[in-house]
Amino acid sequence: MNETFPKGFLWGGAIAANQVEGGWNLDGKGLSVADVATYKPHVDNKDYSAHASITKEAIEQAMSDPSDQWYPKRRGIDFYHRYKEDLALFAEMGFKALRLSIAWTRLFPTGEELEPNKKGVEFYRNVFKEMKRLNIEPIVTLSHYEMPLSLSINYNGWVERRVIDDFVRFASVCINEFDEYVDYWLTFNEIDSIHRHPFTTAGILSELSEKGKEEQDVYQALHHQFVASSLVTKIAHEKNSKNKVGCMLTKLMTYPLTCAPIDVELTQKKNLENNFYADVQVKGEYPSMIEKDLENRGIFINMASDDREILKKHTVDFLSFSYYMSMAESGNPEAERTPGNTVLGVKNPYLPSTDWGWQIDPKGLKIALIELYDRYQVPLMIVENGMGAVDKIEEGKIHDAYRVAYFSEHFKQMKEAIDVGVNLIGYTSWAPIDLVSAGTSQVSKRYGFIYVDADDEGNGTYNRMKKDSFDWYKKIIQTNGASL
Ligand code: BGP
Repeated sequence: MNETFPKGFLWGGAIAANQVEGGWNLDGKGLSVADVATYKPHVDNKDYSAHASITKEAIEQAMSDPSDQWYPKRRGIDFYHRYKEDLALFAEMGFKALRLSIAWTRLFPTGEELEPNKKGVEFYRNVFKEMKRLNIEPIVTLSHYEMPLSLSINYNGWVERRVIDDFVRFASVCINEFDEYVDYWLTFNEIDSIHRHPFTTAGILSELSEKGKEEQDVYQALHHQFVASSLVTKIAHEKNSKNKVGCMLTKLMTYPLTCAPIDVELTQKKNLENNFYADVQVKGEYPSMIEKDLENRGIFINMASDDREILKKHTVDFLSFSYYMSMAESGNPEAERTPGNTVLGVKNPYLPSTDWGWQIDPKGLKIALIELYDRYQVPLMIVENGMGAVDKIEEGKIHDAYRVAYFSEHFKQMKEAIDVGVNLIGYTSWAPIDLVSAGTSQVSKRYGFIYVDADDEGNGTYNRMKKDSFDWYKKIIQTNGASL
């Protein structure tokens, strides 16, 4: 057995434009759905409804408020101005790769322009240039929770088919403009999460849906994203044969709480649903049981005559996913519940939890890797994994041994999966630097190896500081995992 990870393994970190950049109204950027997301400290271990929707009234209020006081994603962590400093820190850790996203609204402020905003293109070109100089491979997400707000208001987001064209136009500009820098592309971040937070992911405003047809709209929007993803894959492949395109799935590992057949049956259902998204994007077709299920539920997806052919022809080259925790399933309605990544699941009594109640399960990552590789037989990439924690500064230092323990246990399980034959090509931690949480808009839910001096209300110097885990991760990368 090899001591190290495979040669050329892409070690790094992952961030998203709307959670780091700030500069929400600079240089011609338009408003995105993320810019109207409010700080929600109450989205704690119980209330997940706040993820799900937003009202038109709240949007109007946000649009008339030019400040960033209640909208932390407008501030991010000021990556827009500090990207050189941050990239230098990532390079110091030895990053081989950085997963980052391009804000659609920097290039197309309303989504409907025919030509891109030059300043937006320039910003990302500068970022990619700097990454090239530092030998950090970009892994670029084209859609990470920040579509133009205007498309949401005018078309109910992805529900309307025309948004496919708007997105493809945006993606084509990215693929053409940044061809010399970018080889790895991801289309939609956690494409499955459209069911859990339809506004953030697809600009869907339930108020704009016909009463009782909200679910139908979500599936229709999802279908449009699938088609858009395939069209973008086609364009990337045609542009340059070195381009590799991946799908991105939230891997929600679910175990039966007990071996009672009802628990196993419910678990199976959850897992079949969770695989659906990769089935379409890797295998190129809707699974027949999902189609049957939609039919049984009276959901009808409107497809253009060549949609199925497009999906079949332009499948992805690799599968990427996020993995934070696992949960259990039970037929007992009284079973204790626990939060996870925008979901509530049944609590597994064998697992510890993070400060935000997400259950820590390194072994689940190995199981997920084996299951996904066995099922899809394409290279895998873990593009998000990490723990949100409360960090304390003690005499100018942050001793985040809990974070080191979290990563180290997960890396060991990744190694075990590789040793039994899983083709895992990369790992980007979420997140290498503290940023604004997607779910709660808190900065105090800290993920980084690098601390950012900012609080949830935007106070602070925004200076960066290395935590203990910084040097630990640096060594892991330096030794390609042998120091584990
Ligand atoms: C994933 C998202 C990320 C990220 C992460 C952690 O679902 O893709 O954007 O934020 O979850 O979640 P949170 O920020 O809510 O802690």
